[in-house]
Amino acid sequence: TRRAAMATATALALTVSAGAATAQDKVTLRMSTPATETDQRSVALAEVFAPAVADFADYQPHYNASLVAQGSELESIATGDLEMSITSAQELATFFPEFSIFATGYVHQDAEHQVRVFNDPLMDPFKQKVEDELGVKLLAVMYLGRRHVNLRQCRDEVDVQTPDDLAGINLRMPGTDAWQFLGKALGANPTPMAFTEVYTGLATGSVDGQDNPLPTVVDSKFYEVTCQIALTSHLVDLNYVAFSKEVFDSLTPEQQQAVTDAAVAAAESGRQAQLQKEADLVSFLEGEGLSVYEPDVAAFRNHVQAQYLNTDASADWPEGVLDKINALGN
Ligand code: KDO
Repeated sequence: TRRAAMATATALALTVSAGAATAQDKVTLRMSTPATETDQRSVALAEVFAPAVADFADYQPHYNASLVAQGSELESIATGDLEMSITSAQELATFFPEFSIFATGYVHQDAEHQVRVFNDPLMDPFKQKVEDELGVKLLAVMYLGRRHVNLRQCRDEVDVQTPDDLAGINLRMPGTDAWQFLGKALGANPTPMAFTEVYTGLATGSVDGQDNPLPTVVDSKFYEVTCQIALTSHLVDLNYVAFSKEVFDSLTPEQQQAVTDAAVAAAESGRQAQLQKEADLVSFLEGEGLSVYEPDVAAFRNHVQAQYLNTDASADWPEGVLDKINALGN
């Protein structure tokens, strides 16, 4: 399996490069993400994280998946080819299926709920497993935003009220099982495609739509090639700041604390920026000619939740964790 192969790769990487960093050298932190440089998570890492660790670390960001392909970042960290990424629960679920609980539609309620869940002891076994088996530390939770359905078709052609209205719609979803399952649970026909291909996919009509939060729709200019956004809020989406355990362990305790604090501070800064954009962007998008409207969100929530609970999508969730997550909600 992918996980077994990675365990071997991690062991090798640890043997080969242990002790590479010395106290005098600045440690190089290559970060790879499919996100753009102007994405609020990228901005927060560059403007808050990087300066806070600059005494001992050289932060080197690579955007638009230019260093590592979307979905391969964790593997690259495990093998020592990358030090940082902004990873997702969906990507972690390819190694550890139980992470799909954090990638499930309508589980997280808002940005603060994500933070409470991340800081709760319920996360400890999840974090520990990623550290032990992949050599990756999850330092902080970043807020990407509420994902909505964004289509090329105008509303006179497709009016999205319930999951039935998405039947036959080729909805681009990121390329892992957890994402594809969510697309199906929404009632659509999910199509995997890398984030960096989405603009062209929409422009050429190879897909009918995509799902991302409003700030991403604007930042990546998807509004130029789409006509409507149905505010399904089907996933309050998050990313984790992923950091090489090998590099972390090579730092002094003070530096380790600085790295952790810097990641938490960057996440908080990015979260506030993203929330502000979500609040501001509906009127911008309407000004660009898109219909932005609320469908029957209860119909979507009921349908999506039923797909998870009545299939083996929830089979790997540890006993009691969903209840604990719900108890941390509003
Ligand atoms: C996407 O591919 O749609 C997605 O939004 C998935 C997220 O997990 C995250 O990786 C994000 O892309 C990228 O960071 C680009 O914003």
